[in-house]
Amino acid sequence: MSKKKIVLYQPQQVDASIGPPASGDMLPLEMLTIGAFPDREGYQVVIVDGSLYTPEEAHRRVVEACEGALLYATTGILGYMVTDGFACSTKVKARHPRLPMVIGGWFASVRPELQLATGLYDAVVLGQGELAFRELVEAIAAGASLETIPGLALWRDQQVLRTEKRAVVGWDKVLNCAWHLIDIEPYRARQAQSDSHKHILRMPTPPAIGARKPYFGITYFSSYGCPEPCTFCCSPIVTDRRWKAMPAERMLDDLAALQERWGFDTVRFHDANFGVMQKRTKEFAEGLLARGLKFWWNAFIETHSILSYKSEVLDAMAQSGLYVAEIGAEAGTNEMMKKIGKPIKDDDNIAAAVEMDKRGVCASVTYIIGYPGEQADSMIATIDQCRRLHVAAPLARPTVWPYRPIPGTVMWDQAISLGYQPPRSLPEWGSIGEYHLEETWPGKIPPEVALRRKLYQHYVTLSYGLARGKVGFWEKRAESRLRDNNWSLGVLEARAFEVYNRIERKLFPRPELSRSWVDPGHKTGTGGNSASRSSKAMTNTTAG
Ligand code: B12
Repeated sequence: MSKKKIVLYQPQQVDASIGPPASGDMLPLEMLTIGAFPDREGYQVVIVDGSLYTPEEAHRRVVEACEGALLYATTGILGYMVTDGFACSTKVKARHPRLPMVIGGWFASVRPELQLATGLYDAVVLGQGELAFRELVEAIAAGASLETIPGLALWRDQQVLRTEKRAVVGWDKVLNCAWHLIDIEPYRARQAQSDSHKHILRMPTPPAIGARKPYFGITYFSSYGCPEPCTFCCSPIVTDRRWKAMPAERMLDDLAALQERWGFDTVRFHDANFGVMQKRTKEFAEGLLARGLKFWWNAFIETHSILSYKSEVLDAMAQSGLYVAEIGAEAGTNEMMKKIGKPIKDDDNIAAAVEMDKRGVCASVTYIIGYPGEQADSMIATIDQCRRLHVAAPLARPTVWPYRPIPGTVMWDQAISLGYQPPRSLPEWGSIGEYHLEETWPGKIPPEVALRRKLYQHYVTLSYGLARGKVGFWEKRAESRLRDNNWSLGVLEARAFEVYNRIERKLFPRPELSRSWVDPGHKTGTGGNSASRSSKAMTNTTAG
């Protein structure tokens, strides 16, 4: 007799009612990995990826699929996924009140009580999920108790009961993603749209393909966890600073098979920290070259990894198709970096970006300002390092975002003790918006710092040619301001440019331009406050 059905829902990444859809390269990796064991063991695994549909249609499909199912499971990270996951689960519960329901993923792992108190879920899976889910499926199929399964949070007597802690396991214990569970065509079709460069969370087109041309990419993940102790990140608490990675050969085999089947142009690694082990990165890059595998790839890699790698490994990475290195630069002073815990000092971030730049790789570098207790001079120093990085590495795209408190982090407790008022309900959590756009914790960035950040964005957007789609007088002047660290006429110039740009657009109409790097379009959820609106208004002066 065939085994029963398991319905997995990947909530929507972005609130599609506010603009373009999510980039079509983002596959439902969480569901593809936790679905692999049950799929192999004969269960019928149905994945619904919310990002492919309107919310109503996605939820309708899930509710329908749950007819006669054994189990429903979903996931979510802080942001709109939390809102949409909650909405879908609520509908499933209403229609199938006796169906076992579970949730896992980052947000549920750090706030299990919020999920369990809704009464929707029988269990929250904490942290790494493949083995826990496998055991959970077997227990539910057998009608057995969940209390003996390690790594769960259960709701007992109106409070959270945590089962025994589950150790993080290596890839020898985990299967490859069950790729056949999804139909790749809708992902391909969305990316083939001529305006796909405007889709939310889209990575830039590899330069060799041509600016803003549609390309077909997939996401992939090849490691779990991260060894860094960063105090703003919840990974140290969720993954115990363990880092387990898929061996390079296995990754190469899997990607080679996938490329033969799907024929993609890019692979976007959704590893928290791809480059922890130089040996693995070397084997991967050299393996791509030796096998003649051709695709462009991008990954999160740390400044100190880049600086400790041998130069021939960096060369091989670039030659094998690395085109964007995503670097968490975090802060521009040694003092702040010490509080964060990353082994980065002085101008290491700049040196790492230059290493990428000279190999033709774009360093996408993110800085944060407004950490709990951070003073204005430290924030200005960060913006200044960002500026200097831009000047030293012209291919790089460094940006500065306001700090956002994330639960399950060391800095979360500091933020709370400094008066941060967190959202209370699940829908509120999901709607607190985007750090790219909004200050989640308003009032922590002094006006003079906010102004400097806006001027930086203004000049840099111009200097990339993003505002008018060309490089002329305004663009060259902006670049020279950045090079000379000269802000004295900034506000005046921004206003003058706004007027000039308006007139120019009237006289010579041009299509709206994509601003994918310094982009207020990267909004994934609803929400907003006056701070965000003013920040948006400023960015729009350069938006064209
Ligand atoms: C890639 C990535 C992104 C990508 C894609 C995310 C996605 N999954 O769709 C993008 C760029 C879109 C992104 C955006 C954001 N991200 Co992000 N992101 C990551 C990153 C680097 C890797 C996550 C990932 O996809 N891994 C691959 C998947 C397969 O692994 P996984 O999610 O870990 O899944 C495993 C377990 O969690 C578990 N599991 C997961 N789901 C389920 C479900 C069930 C039922 C079960 C049993 C198990 C299970 O099993 C899986 C296998 O072991 C992590 C950093 C990190 N340390 O991992 C941050 C991270 C997840 N992001 C984070 C944040 C805060 C954000 C943003 C909110 C940032 C912001 N704007 O403020 C946005 C939110 C956007 C949104 N969709 O709402 C936080 C999450 C915090 C939280 N408490 O939820 C993390 C942990 C980083 C951090 N700073 O702490 N992110």
